[in-house]
Amino acid sequence: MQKRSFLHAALAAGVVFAGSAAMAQDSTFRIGLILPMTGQQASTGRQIEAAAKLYMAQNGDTVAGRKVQLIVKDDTSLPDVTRRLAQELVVNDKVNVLAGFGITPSATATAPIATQSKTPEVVMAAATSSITEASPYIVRTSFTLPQVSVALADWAPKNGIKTVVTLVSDYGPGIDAEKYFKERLQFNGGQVTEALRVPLRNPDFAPFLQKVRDARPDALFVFVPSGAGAAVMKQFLERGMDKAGIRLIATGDVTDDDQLNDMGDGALGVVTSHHYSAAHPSAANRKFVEAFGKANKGMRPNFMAVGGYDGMRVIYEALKKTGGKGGANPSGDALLAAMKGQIFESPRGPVFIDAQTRDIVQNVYLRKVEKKDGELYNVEFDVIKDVKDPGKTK
Ligand code: VNL
Repeated sequence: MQKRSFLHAALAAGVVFAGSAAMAQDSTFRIGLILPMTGQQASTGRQIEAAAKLYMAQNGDTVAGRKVQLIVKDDTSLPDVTRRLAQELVVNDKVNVLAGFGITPSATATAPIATQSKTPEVVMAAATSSITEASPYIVRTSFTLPQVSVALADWAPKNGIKTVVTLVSDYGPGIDAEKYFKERLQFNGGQVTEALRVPLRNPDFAPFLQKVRDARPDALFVFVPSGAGAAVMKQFLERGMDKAGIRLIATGDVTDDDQLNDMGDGALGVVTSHHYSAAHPSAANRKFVEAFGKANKGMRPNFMAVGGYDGMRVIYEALKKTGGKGGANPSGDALLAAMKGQIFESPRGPVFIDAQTRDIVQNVYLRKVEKKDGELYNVEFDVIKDVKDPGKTK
C-alpha cells in the first residue's frame, strides 16, 4: 500500500521517470508485456504470449546491438492491477515499451503512465475505437469494433436480413459494435429492433436469448470478447434459435479460432466479419499458422495471436530504425516516431500503422464457418480493403 501511494505520488509529480531513464545504464531493451494470463480472458494472454515468443524465436533476441528482454506480467484482466504493473515496469524494470492489454479498461488504465513516462504503449488486443485517443503514446496492432462491424451491416440487408436484434458485452467494444452496426444497418434500410447488453463478468446469455427468440428478428448480431463465444454459440443452439429461423451473425470475436473447432457442426454457416482468420489463404499466413502450431503443441493462432505477433514486429522495426547508435537505448519519443507509418504484410494481409491516428489500417473480411480437412474454420468469401477505423473523430 505504501509503495503504491509512493508510485502514485511520483507519477503525479512526474519526477521518477526522468531520473530513471538516465539511471538505466545497461543497453538491454525491455518490453513489459501485460496480459490476462489467468481468469476469464486467459486465452487472450496465452495466445499473445505464444505469438510474442514465436516472433522472438524467429527474429532473434538481439536487435540493433540491443539484447531484447520480454517481461510478462499477469494482470488477471483487472485494470487496477494493470495500472500497478505498468507503474512497476516503468519505474523498477525501466522498460522501453509497454505492450499487451487484453481488454479495453486495462489499456486505458495504462494510458496516463505511458503519457507521463513517454513510454510507447503497444495495444495488441483491446479494440474500443477511442483507446488510441487516451494517450499520444498508444499504438494499436489489433483492430477496432467499428472497423469490423460496419462490413457486416453492409452484407446483411443484401442477404435477406432486414430486422436484427443486437446482443453485446456491456462495455467499450460492445457499445462500439452496437452503435456502428446499427447506424450502418439503418443507413442500408434495415432495422435494429432491440439492443441488448450483457455484463462483461460472468455473463448468463440465457434470459437474453429467450427475449430474442420471442422477438423473432431475421438475425441476431453478437459481439462478446474472445473466450466467451463458445458459450453464446452453445446456448443459441440449445434454444433452437436457428431452427426458429433466426440467423446468427457476429464479429469474428465470437467464432474465435481459439475455440471454433470445439463448437461443433451447429456453428457451420455462421457469417462473421473480422480482420483475421487462421484460414486466410496467403503464404505468409500458412507459414505463421504452421510455425505457431509447431511451437505450441498444435495450437491454432487466433486474432489475438496475430495482434501480438505484429505488435512485436512494430517494436522490432522501430528499434532497428532508432537503436543503432551510441550504445544507449532510443528515447520513447524516437521509438514512437519509428512505429508510426509502418507498412508491412501481416499474416492477416497488408497492414499500415496510420501516423495520424496511431491505429491500424487493414482489410476486413466476410467469412463463413465451413469444414476444411475435418476442422471448422472461418473461410473468407469477401474483402473490404484498407479499412480505417470509422470511429475516429479526427
Ligand atoms: C476487447 C475487444 C477484448 C475484443 C476482446 O477479447 C475482444 C476489448 C478479450 O477491447 O476489451 O475480442
